[in-house]
Amino acid sequence: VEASVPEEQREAWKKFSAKEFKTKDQFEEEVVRHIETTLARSLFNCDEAAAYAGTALALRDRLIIEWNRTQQQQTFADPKRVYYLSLEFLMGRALDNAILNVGMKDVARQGLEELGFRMEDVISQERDAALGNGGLGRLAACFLDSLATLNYPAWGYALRYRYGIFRQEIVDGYQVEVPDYWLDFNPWEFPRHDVTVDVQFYGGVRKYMDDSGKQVSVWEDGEIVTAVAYDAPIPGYGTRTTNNLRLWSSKASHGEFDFTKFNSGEYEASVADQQRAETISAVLYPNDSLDRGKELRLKQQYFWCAASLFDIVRRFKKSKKAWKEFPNQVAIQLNDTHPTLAIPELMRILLDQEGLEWDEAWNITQNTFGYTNHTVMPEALEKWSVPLVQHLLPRHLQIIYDINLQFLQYVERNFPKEREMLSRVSIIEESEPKRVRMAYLAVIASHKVNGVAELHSDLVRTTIFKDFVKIYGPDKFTNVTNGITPRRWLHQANPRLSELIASKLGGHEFLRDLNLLHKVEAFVDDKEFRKEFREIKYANKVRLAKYTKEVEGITVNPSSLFDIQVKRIHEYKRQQLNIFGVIHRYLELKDMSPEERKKMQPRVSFFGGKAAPGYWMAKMVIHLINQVGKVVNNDKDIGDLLKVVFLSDYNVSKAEIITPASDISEHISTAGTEASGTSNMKFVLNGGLIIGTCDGANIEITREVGEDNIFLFGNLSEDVEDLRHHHFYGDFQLDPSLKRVFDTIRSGTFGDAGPFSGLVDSIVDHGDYYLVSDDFKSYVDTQKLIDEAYKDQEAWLTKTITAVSRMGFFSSDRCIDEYAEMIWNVEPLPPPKQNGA
Ligand code: CR1
Repeated sequence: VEASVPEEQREAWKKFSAKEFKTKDQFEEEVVRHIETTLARSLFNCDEAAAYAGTALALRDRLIIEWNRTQQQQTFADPKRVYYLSLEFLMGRALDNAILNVGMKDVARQGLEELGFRMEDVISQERDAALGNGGLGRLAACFLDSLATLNYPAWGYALRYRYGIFRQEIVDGYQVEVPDYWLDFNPWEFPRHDVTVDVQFYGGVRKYMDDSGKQVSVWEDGEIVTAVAYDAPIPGYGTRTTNNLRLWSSKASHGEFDFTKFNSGEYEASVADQQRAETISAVLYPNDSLDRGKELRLKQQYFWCAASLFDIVRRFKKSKKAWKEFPNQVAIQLNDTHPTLAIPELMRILLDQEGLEWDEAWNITQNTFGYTNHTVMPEALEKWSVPLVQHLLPRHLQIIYDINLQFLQYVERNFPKEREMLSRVSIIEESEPKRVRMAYLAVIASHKVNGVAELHSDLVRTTIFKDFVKIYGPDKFTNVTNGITPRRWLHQANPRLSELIASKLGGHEFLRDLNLLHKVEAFVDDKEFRKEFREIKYANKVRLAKYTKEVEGITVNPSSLFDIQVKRIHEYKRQQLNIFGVIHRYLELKDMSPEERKKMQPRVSFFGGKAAPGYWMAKMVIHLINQVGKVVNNDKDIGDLLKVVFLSDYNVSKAEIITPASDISEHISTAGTEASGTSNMKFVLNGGLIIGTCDGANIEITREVGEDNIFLFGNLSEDVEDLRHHHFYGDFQLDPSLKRVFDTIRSGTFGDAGPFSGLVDSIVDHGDYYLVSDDFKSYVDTQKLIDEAYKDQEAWLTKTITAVSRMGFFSSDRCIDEYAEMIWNVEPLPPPKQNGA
């Protein structure tokens, strides 16, 4: 192609092609140009919102130059690429991250200042890109940052939801959901109206013999919806590599715009069709770890998988390589079972469109996919009703049945004596209606299956996929413990701490190699360092206190112990245990004389997190927290000794303020239920300690930071089943302190007790599935230990510094290198050295 362009044109093009701005003046020039022309504003009506828009557009230009370069380099080198398929990417804000990653922090700060703006104010104008629910979506976002930073040729694929996760408002102590329409101004995306894919739904399958006597399947007469690509550049830190996140948006295909209706005056009906198509990518489902089996959700999944697979195959075919090379060019990672339809879709392309034989197609498929499991909880494991799949995706259902047949025959041959195993491992659950077990399909069609923390990966092997370990051997199953990007979760969220560390380590290299943090431990006795470290923590607490006052209207004393639990509200995460513990603390304080109270450690209990709109129990937990807050915060006997704060609308940008401010954070799930957790890592990295159960990554955090630097409590995962069994057979003893808490709730101390009866009854009458009562004593005793430990501020400081210095393992860079080596078999493609740079 290049050779066909005449020399003069190429010269002219080169001369005028977009240049990267580097200096403060060039930066300002670009910002002002965008404000004046792209936004049609002037110096006299440029507010912070416009300043943000101008800055973001200038940065976007800069990123896209690198994006183009990276893509060209990848096209030319044609290395094996990674495709990370995730229905959720919880990106948060992009501007701060972009400025950091292109290395323009100082330039931008000074430039904006000259134009009359504070960088922090400009940054905070941005709305979060909140295309995710919780940990699963944020993990995907951290992974994109690491993939680009480590120069891996990698793409993310997802949906361009018009509405991200809802905004949470608290009205009369109850959660109210408000739609998050975030796209009226999104400077980070590039619509690619030329990159479209027609995706089919419904219809039927026609089979016939071709001339060579081979059976051919044609999926036809369906309804077509068009996928349009929107690209968001993902810059790496300290590298020019800029990867791509491609989001698909749905719109009616031309075929669907019904001109007969249009002509006969049924204009509204034809627009309705249009809207129906657009509905597919309209909204993110707000359930975290819960499968609701909605038809529109299945449509979303297929729409996204089909568009992404088409795109991936199109790119592969450009290289003109043989099909057997596909797994050497393409690694597709399934982030949970949400993209499992990509499996029968790839099979369909290979069989029906490319004419491959079953065995070859299957081989390619198995070697291409890897599957990450994020939970062992049954209510989260997706199962789609067979009639629904039949109706929406008739050809895919046939392929799934064929995969299942081959698989079951294999099992039968190899385990002839274990006939009962067949129904256990079948992809099809023989329920009424029958259902497709997506996790089994993902396991069978992937070459590697991984859990996200050691305990979780063990549970994956010994519980939900036990039979499959027997069938395939243990090597198919592996672990990649989660991690977090230190760029956002240390440098961006806690710039002072990052600078302090940089000053001691002689630069910011630790942001690219977090293991270097171990060198911080040498400063644990350094007076100056300790003083500065302590001041930073205090300043971060002051910042959160200020935020709490401004936004929630509650005054808290930053000298108190800040105890924080922020995450999705879920019974297994046990915010109820925390708030019951708070009530217990309140009752004990009330019992005391004023003299006794003076000896107590003041504490603020912060909570934050969204409840799925249909999750009644979770909503009542939020209500209880708010009601307890109303009583406790206004009790004159208590004063600063205890405050209870619900931080509304918890999201990524708020997490950046909240995380650095903790003394203690709570990760207190029933053992065996939290696959990993990632906020646990963020809090410790920012100089807070953990109260936690022996669950998920808490266990590995303990291994790294040492048992003295974490507060563990509660029953172990191996005992959970027995305890539940005992509860079930009537052997349930309500913890006496917890009983007093319940009596207090029932008495109306925190307002009408009616809404809380479900919470109490689930423990007292319904078997206490999450072992709140069993763990209660251990929990409150450990909180006492924390109060005691916190009194010795010097010892506490030593613990926090030590813990920070030992957190290197939890960088998402380490995760990505592990995936690359163990699962994807891909190599980095570093950018070429720049001339004169
Ligand atoms: C887990 O609950 C884990 C994240 C990311 C969540 C959490 O412990 O840190 O995944 N699982 O791996 C989930 O969302 C659908 O399952």
